[in-house]
Amino acid sequence: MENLITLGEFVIQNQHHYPGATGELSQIFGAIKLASKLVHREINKAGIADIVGYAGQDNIQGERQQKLDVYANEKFKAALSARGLVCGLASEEEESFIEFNQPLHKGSKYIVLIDPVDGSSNIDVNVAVGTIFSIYRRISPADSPVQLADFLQRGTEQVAAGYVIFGSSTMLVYTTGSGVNGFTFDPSIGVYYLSHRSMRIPEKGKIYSVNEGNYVHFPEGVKHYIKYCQEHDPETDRPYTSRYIGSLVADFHRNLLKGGIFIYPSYAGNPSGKLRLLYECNPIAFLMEQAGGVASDGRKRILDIEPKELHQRTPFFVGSREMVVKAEEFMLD
Ligand code: P6P
Repeated sequence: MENLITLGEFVIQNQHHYPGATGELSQIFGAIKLASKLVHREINKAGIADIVGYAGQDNIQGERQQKLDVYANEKFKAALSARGLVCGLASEEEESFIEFNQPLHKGSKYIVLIDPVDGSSNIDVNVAVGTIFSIYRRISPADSPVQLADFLQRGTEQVAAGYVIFGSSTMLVYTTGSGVNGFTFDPSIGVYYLSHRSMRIPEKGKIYSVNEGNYVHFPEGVKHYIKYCQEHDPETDRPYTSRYIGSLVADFHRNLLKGGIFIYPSYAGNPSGKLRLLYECNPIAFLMEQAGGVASDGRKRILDIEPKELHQRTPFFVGSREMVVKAEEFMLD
């Protein structure tokens, strides 16, 4: 017997897990759901609509901004600001945070950080991309303008986090601190159904995900760990399998389901690596820990890092506990 539970019903059924958020988080998820459906529609016609390719300007990261980045950023911004529960938004596509200060936002308690379309350069080559989001309660006084400090909270303070993966199917995966659940989108009726209840990453896996093209620039510990993964040792299931898509959400989602480790380390010229702490690594780390895995910068727990800047980067080691712990041992050398 199929038990069809929608994302909306599931969030309401489980809102008792996050006290003090009587239905508010459910409404914020409603906004994320709505925007994700619009992005799903555009991605799935990107090949034919005039939305593919370069939007003509660069984002604050100096990266070529794909038209879909702009579209998705605008839709998530519009959907989140329309409900009066969120007082501010920070996005990979925006230099500074954005304050929502219309009358309906008076007293709103939450802030959202988002990477609207992570891995967008993969859209043109039909590779899965994703939206990553992170939700906090504001810490500045409710009757004052939202402040940068509201966005620079440690990852441990997240109220909720998740991603939408636009792949062979579109899925929304999220946590509010009581486990991880996945919902698959049925575009024929516009509904997300619960498809992956209580997701857990296997304690150990056989997949390692790293861009080995940067090998010569990696720290010695990362080089040694990669060689460890490639050694022949049947007792420890090695050599492992190398899988790297170049789209964080896709690489993470696969490893969450199958077990594995994803590494984006520091490398020559980029001491903090490439991935952003606030709207990529913190939400993914929250999900990983809730699914029984580990997320660190190679030495320190990601969620304990004290943010200093909105777009700061961090080295990122995330995945099955045994594999990340092993990789961290090599980083001590
Ligand atoms: P590289 C996409 O641009 C992204 O931000 C992540 O989604 C992905 O994991 C990483 O960069 C890939 O970077 O340097 O290996 O191409």
